[in-house]
Amino acid sequence: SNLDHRLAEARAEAAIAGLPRGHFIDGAFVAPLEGGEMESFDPGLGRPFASFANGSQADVDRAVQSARKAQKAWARTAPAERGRILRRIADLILEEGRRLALVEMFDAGKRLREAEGDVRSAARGFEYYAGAADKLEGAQIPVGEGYLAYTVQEPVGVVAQIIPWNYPLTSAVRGVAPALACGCSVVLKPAEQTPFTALLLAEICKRAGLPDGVFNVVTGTGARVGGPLTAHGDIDHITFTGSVGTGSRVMSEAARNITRVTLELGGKSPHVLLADCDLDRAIPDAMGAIFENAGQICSAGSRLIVERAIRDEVAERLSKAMAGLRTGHGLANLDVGAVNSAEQLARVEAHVEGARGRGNSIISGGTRLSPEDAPGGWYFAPTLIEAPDPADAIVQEEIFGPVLTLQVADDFDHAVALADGTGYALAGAIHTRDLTKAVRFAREVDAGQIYVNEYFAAPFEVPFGGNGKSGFGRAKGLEGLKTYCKLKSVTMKLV
Ligand code: TXE
Repeated sequence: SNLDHRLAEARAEAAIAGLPRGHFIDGAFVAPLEGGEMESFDPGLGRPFASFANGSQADVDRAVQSARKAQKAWARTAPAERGRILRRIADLILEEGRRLALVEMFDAGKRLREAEGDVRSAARGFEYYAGAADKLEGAQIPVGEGYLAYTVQEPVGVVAQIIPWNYPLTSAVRGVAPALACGCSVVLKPAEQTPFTALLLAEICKRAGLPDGVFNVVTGTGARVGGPLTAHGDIDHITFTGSVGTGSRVMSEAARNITRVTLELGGKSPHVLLADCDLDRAIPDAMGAIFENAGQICSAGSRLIVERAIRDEVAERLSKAMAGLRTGHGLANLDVGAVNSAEQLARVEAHVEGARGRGNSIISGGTRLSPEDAPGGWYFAPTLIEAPDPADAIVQEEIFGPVLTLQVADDFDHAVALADGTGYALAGAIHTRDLTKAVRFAREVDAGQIYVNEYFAAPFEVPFGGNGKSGFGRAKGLEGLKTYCKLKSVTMKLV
């Protein structure tokens, strides 16, 4: 078919056959010590497209040693020079942007347009923290005559980053760029579904002049690589992004060595439409909030909460708009891309079937899809489910797919109560023309970030993270630096 032909061209353009093999340790690609390879799949076709190393404890040990060896010299590198290297990484990400976007599209099943957006935000992340490297200031504290007291921001040391498959490149950058800016070294474990852009990033870091050992990548499964990395005694901080269950295991493993952790876990974020809102804006926004990246976004607006007065109009406009969404391979750049893995597709389907079985009404979608020109691919129809019971699993559990639930609120206060009604507290959004209600919503709803009148409004300058079951710690913005610094205070008696 026409798509087959374009896919072959895109694979050639992305130089899939020339993707790096092995782990990136101490400035070079190296074969896994104990052998073992895995295949990565193109979710758009459900077919393998490239293989990579499935590492083990021995590779983790080697990577951590290399990171430890390189860290002190990196920390002593002039802050402005660290910033310059980060800036060059940003430039090279853009220079290599086309390849990165194509590889990310194949690996994660994203639409090419989304992958291109990810590349721009990855470059932006390095640009942002490049400018921060020489601004990690401490404070002088007045303690009275005879003493000098001040604080110093020191790099925390060797950082492990364990990241998921939904935003392989940008979730790597969110942790790696601030860590490097602060003078930390990093061992990164990408998800086994999506290892390649992390390896390409390593190549770019090397070309930008990052010293060997400062950034290492070990690929492989959670059990073989993630576990040993988490349990390693010579790691100073673990940044984990992923599921609540795995996050909890990471935290308890880390507790054995008193290793610091930040956890960015799932979400079930409320998106409230009040009766006074501008539906011409709110409806497309509500769709973008859940169908972007096929709903595989920790902060997706996955629960639409509408005031009763507009329930019928919202349901009608949404189902009409959703019926027009086209789903297909990322390269075709339609409206919705693939689900990342066969397992994830099965999970999404099980959630929806469960909801159906419990009597929730499926207003739109609700089934797998098999687009004609992408046979075998992993697709789920954009789905809208009305859930009258706020305690129902479809409202309470993260689905991580293109599935939006609809809840009806009697009034503003009820909407706030519903918004806070899960243990998650990652994001929350409201559409209203009433400034007072917007401010009250921002004040009263528990979430790491609130959006008013535009979902995902926050750029890189704005801190991001969760509360409750969504984890703790903040990435992005100046707050994102605190994760990778340890504060030392010095008090000197002036004799
Ligand atoms: O996640 P895991 P999975 C949610 C989403 C999804 C569900 C399951 O709801 O349906 O989680 O996805 C590594 N020690 N999110 O199973 O297991 C693993 O290799 C150390 C939300 O893919 O959390 C990968 O690199 N590491 C989320 C990373 O953890 C381990 C994004 C995430 O995988 C490990 C992803 C172990 N024992 C899923 N086991 C978000 N918040 O964005 C696995 N890993």
